[in-house]
Amino acid sequence: MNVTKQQIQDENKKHLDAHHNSYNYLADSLTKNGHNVDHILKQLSDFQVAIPSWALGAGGTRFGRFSFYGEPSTLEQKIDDIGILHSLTQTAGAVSLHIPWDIPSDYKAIKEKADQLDIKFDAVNSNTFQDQTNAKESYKFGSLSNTSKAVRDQAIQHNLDVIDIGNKLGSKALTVWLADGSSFPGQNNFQTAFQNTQDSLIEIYQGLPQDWKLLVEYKPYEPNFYSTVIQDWGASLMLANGCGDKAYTLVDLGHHLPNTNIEQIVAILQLKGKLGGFHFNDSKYGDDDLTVGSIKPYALFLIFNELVYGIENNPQNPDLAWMIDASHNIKDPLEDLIQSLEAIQEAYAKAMLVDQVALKAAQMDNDVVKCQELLQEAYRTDVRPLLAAARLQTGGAINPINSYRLLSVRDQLIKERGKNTIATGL
Ligand SMILES: [Mn+2]
Repeated sequence: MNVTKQQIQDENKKHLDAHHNSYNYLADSLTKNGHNVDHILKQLSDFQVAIPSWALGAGGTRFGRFSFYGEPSTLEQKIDDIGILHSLTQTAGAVSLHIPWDIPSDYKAIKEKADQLDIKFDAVNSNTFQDQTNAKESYKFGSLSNTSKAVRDQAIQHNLDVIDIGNKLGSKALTVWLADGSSFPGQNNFQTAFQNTQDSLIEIYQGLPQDWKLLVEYKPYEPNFYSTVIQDWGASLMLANGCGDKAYTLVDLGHHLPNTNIEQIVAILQLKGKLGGFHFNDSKYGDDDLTVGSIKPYALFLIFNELVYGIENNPQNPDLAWMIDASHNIKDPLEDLIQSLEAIQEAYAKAMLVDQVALKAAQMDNDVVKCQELLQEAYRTDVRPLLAAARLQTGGAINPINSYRLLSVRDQLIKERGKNTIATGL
């Protein structure tokens, strides 16, 4: 199924008056305070976040998985779901494929479908954290870091195959996340594991097309519980630097120990021109994969404050690959993703309201109170009418969740696909 512009417009009509009232009030006061509202709307419209192909079905935990019914069971259906998200939110104009879960069977057809829905192919993700059917070697004790050259070679070849698949679809980046590490002291030689990983990544890097990027993701623990080879941004940055100019660090919000100052990591990576990609989610305890902005919205705003500063001041960074990396255990995945997209846009809009000139002056004066006031002045602004206005300009919904529910999208999907479908990889 798809959601048509006409359906969205009909829904919007009911809310237009209320929207215009709140929008005009906000736009007026922002303009009086020196903000360029049209520029903010344009930035919001341009900001597109990739939806990973594994996020459209109900996820689960190691204890259980509860289906949401009507889940997409093919890549075509997954792209259809992203099309629905994009029609409503105008923010989900890209897909990030996970290989081997989502290898296209017909490249031409899948590209045409994505084109029709205005969806681009963003970074492709390799998978060496689980064994594939009929694979010769096992990743039980690591992939790119493995002590066995045969295992490392198989993992390298897999990454090269993923680049090949992405290249046929128009992707321009490979994201590598490794589960490699150890669960017990003494299991691994740290230096050997790190050096093997570097050497393997260099081989993958040499297989990158000219206009591609290699994004190196890090994570402190899990599935290994004693050590992870690429445990933090420092390890990722060293590996990226060891590969070359086209290799960058990728920050996943959930891949930090509790209370890590992620905004500072983002700032320093941008200063060094080494921030390449970003995975959004939220968490309370670990890599919880919760809806973006559901637990720590202020932290998300502070991160966006650095991102906005970096985008303006650090042209040495590439255009960032933005992706939602979340799992949906108890919510309808599409509703969860709509909430995440809204939270991302909200944090971005608020960050654009920070008066950078005044902030710099207050920092020069060491006026700590003023610095906090300036950040919180922006954070406390209700920017939702700006988001709605940006969506309206391109035919999106004033209130995407409401429209999704009123159009009975999930019921329609269940009618089309039935109750027993399971998304690949889940
Ligand atoms: Mn991630």
